[in-house]
Amino acid sequence: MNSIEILDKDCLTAVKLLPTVIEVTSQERRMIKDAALHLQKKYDTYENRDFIKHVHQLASYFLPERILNIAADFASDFSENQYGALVFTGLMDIDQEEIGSTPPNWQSADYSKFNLYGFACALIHGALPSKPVQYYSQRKGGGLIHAIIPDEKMKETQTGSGSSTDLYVHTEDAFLKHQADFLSFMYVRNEEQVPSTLYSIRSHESIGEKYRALFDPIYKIPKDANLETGNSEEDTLDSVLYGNYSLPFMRFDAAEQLFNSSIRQSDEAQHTLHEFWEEARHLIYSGFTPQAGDVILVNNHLCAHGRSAFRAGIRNIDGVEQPCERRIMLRMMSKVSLIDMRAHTLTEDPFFVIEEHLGKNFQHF
Ligand code: RE
Repeated sequence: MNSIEILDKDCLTAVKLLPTVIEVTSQERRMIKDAALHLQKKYDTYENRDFIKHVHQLASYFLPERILNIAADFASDFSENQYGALVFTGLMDIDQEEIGSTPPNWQSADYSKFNLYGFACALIHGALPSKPVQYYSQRKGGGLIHAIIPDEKMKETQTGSGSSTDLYVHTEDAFLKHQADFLSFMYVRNEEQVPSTLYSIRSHESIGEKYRALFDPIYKIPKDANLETGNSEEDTLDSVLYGNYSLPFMRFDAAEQLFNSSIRQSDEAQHTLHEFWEEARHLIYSGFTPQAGDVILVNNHLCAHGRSAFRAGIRNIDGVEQPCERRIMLRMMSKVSLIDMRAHTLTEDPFFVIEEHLGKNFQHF
C-alpha cells in the first residue's frame, strides 16, 4: 500500500482552519472527575442503560457550564468556520499505575480500568447532545467504548490495531448510511508521541462548486478492513458529499475508496476521487500530538481522522530510542437520533446498530 504523503511543515499555513483547542482548567477537571466518581457509585458502569438513557440530563447537571456551552455550539455549527473537531486537553488525570502495563491487544483489555473515563466521555457526548451507541460492524458490538491498542499481529492493517503503516484519513464507518454522528477519542497513554491526523471538509475552498460530481451517487464505498467481504454487494453506490451544496458533509475513506485494489470504481468516479484527493491530502493536519487525558471530539460528517505510522512501545527521547508502554486510546461513538436509524437497530435494543453496508442490515438478525 502506498504511504500517505504527510504535509511538510512549510505547507502547514495552507490549512487555514484548525481544530479548536480547549484547555480544561483544574477546577473543571475536578468537576468532571467528581461527576464520574459519583455516577460510578450510582450506576456502577457507563454501560448501565439507566445512565445512558439519562445522559443528557446528567451532562447538564454535572458538567462545567463552559464545556456545556462549547459542546452545544459544536453540535449544531456546520458553518464554514467549523472545522469539525474539538480538542480538550487535560480532561481527565490518568492514573498510569492503576492502568498498569498495556495488554497485548484489545481482546485482552480489562475494561473495569477504563470505567471512570467511560463515564466522562459519555457525559461529553450527552452534552452535544448525542447518545452513545455501538455497531455490530465493529467488534460485533463490544460495548460503548472500544479500547484501541496496537496489536503486534495486526500491525500492518488499516485498523485501530495497526501501527506500522499510516492509517489513512477516513470518516468512521463511511460504508454505513447511519454511521456515528460524533466520535470521541480519549488518550489513556501515548508515550510513543504519535500525532493524530485530522482532515476537515471545511479546509477546502468552495468545495461545493468545485466538486459537484462528489454529490452524485456513483461511488463504491466498500466495507472496511475489519470486515471480511466475499459477496458482491460492494456494488452499492453512494455519494461522497451530501447535505448542503455549499457547505456539505462527507463520507470518505481514502484507503478503501481510492487505494483498495479489490474494488473498481467507474472511470468517472475514480477520476473525481483522484482529483479530490490531490487537493485533500495537502489539507491533512497532523500538528497535534495527544497526551494522556486529552480528548478529541469529532463531528464525523465534517472531519475525518487517522494517524501516522509508529513503532508501538518505542519512544524517542533526544534521539535515543527507549522502550515504553504501548499506546491506549478509548473510542466512543454516538448518534443524535435513535429514531432515524430504527430500521437498522436491534428490536430489543435501539442503541445497537446492525447495519452492514449502505442501508442493508446483517442478515442473521
Ligand atoms: Re477510525
